[in-house]
Amino acid sequence: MTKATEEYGADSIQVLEGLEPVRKRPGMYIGSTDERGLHHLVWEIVDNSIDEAMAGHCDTIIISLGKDGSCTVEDNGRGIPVAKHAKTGKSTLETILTVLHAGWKFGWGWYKVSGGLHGVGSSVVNALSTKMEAWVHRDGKIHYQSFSQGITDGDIQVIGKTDKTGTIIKFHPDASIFKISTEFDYKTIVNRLRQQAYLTKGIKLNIIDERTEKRYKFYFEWGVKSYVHFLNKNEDTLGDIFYAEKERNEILVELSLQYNKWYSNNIITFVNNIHTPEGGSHMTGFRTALTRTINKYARDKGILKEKDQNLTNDDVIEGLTCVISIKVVDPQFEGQTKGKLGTPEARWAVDGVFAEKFLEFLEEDPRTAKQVIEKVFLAAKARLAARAARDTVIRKGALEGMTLPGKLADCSSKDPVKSELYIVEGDSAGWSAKQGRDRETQAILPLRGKILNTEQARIDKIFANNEVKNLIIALGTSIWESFDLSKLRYHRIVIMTDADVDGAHIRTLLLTFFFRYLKEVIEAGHLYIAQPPLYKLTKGKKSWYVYNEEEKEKIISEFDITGENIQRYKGLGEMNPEQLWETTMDPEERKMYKVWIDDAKAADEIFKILMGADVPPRKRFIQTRAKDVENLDV
Ligand code: 1YM
Repeated sequence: MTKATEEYGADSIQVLEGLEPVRKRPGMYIGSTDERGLHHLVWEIVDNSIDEAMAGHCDTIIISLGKDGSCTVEDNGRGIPVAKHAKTGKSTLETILTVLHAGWKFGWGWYKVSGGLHGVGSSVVNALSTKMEAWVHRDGKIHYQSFSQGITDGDIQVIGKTDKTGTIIKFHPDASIFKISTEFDYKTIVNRLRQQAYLTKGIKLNIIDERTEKRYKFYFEWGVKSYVHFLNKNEDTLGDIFYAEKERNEILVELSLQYNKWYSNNIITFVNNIHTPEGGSHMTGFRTALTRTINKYARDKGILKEKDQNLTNDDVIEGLTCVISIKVVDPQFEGQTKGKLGTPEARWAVDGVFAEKFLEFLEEDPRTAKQVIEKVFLAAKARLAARAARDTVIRKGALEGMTLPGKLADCSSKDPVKSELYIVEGDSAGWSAKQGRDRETQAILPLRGKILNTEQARIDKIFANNEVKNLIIALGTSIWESFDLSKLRYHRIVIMTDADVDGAHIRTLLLTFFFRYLKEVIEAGHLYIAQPPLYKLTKGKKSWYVYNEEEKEKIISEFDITGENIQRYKGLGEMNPEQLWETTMDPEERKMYKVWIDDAKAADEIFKILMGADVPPRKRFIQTRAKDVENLDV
């Protein structure tokens, strides 16, 4: 990595705008003024220290959360320059802290992409703080300056001598801006800094929470290799961790990977320490190089015969944990949330570096290579078997030309936007739901018993199962190639199961099924989970439905309710139609969770653990989670 620019004189800073716009429209600069925006202030300041570390001038950063609500960031870099700026007559420090966008347009560290989402620098933090103080150790002196709401309290002054160099910035977020909360969250900070520590090899990050006396230190000698090790720490891994770091065409590529026995993959990509959740050119370069390299290796070794088809990209990423981190000058971000790298050169840099080093790795570590090859061949075999079973299902026309299932009590509205489908556990709850519903907009599909365990059954069996078939026909979308989201008959699909272990099981089965076969429905935000009450409490003429234990205890103690006035709903079937409507189905009153991919993904993973063929992960899961189970009905 070469640094594009030479030493910075104070004169290279140009004066742009003042800070009033930041206080007027903070959301424009930090995204929001909720907790996320609040923590953005910390990232802004820490990012500057991390930039200094990436430039090779700093190895220790200390972040302290003060009892007075302040945050202090200290680094042992060169210290922000303090010399007077020829044009403004102000010090560089003051310019950096009081002028919007000062600095980053001037080649100030070519790796700098104005870290994070909005990347606006220290002046924004200053503008949004009631007070900010800066101490700069530089040229043997300690320089100090303080600010209130972004305005200087006085000129920069020398307050002592020092033999160190570095910058200390302390700020108090302004409660008139951050109305929800100005309290920093220790865990949020620890998690973000852990990631930064992995991405900045060799840096020491210390977090001190003076409010609670908690402390955390991060130091990862092996950078992203340590990250992969961390991500795979609970997995059955296959072979050693691959690691490479190399520059190509002025792009620094750092990459590490390791396979484990699972089916899902976890590939995390970064550009200049910024997470790129939507991937982009660096991801593309990696994927194509991985597929090509493994195919080449398998063919060279005669494992893949001439007549055999190539392994696909899906085959080679099954069970893969991988972290890709690149550093590039002036990256181009694309996509809705700017989370995708555009820069085309990144593709060839990652492809080139990875392909070369990974082939070497496979050649030099035959034990790991053997395990990797076995894994990807297994994935290919499963893919071919699934394809064959799927063709059988389609050929038999199992899902076509069917009329709506008899068990479905459809709604009268034909407008999907207004229509809801309640998937209900059991016939008795199904009856109550049918009686209690709003017939205009709410359809009810009762499920008898459990839907098939999609984890262990073969695909043709899954689709021969009546409950599954009914569900797909009711939804109207079909699946696989013929899937069509625009044919979805209900824009709200609500899973309504009992608040007990069996209910949770059925919910998990359904979530897993949606995740595996109808992912687009979840992604489009159509899947919900109903929240039936756990108890009904009565006192005289008054009654309360309560949805969790905490609420129950509160009301019991507040209204002095005795045992006989506490009704526990073990199942939906115990509620009469009116009660079910009032508590769980009435759009005005009900509580529901919207399901996101994270939930469904977690359900899928848990399902694999609990229902899959492997025993050890299940045992481990039960041992570690047993204490979390609250309501174990047996
Ligand atoms: C606690 C926050 O901001 N550290 C920091 C910032 C700078 C430097 C060193 C620095 C950079 C350069 C030269 C350079 C900044 N300098 C500037 C600017 N910690 C924190 N540490 N000398 C010192 O990039 O060439 C902006 S930030 F623009 F003045 F050079």
